[in-house]
Amino acid sequence: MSDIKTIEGDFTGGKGRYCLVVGRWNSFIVEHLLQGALDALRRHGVSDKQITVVRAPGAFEIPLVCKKVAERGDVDAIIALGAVIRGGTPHFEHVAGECTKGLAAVGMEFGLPVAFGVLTVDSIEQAVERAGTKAGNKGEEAAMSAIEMVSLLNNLG
Ligand code: INI
Repeated sequence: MSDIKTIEGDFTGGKGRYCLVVGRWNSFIVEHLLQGALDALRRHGVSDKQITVVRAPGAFEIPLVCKKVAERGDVDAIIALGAVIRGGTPHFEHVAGECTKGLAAVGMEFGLPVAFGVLTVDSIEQAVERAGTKAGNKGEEAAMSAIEMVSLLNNLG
């Protein structure tokens, strides 16, 4: 037996309140991320009353919307869902970069878990692979990380 003290989270949704901030761009993909995230939350004991969905125009706007949600102070974690698909879009890198930086900043400013469920891919095919087909579902992964973080932060006190 080791004497090392380990503090970790579990995957019991408990009473945590979760807000999913969902980009409308590439909705064909993003709706599957949303379904994956909702399914994961429900299967881990989170009731629909503990869940709020907020819609944002696109990935670029998601961080600001997350910031406003965090300011309200009524959720334990935010799950950001979107899809940035290169496919010839000139400002792809800008949108993806701003979204990533912005989400990390909101998490640090508010001490709130902000799970990153924004796909950044080169093609629609890659997006489909990560939205519930052969490479899993990024929305589900983000929801699992949010559940674990809510539990971990509780256990850290
Ligand atoms: N928004 C996305 O969510 N995904 C994209 O792939 C995307 N591309 O490629 O342009 C995208 N652009 C829109 C952006 O998020 C803003 O909504 C728009 O620029 C208005 O501010």
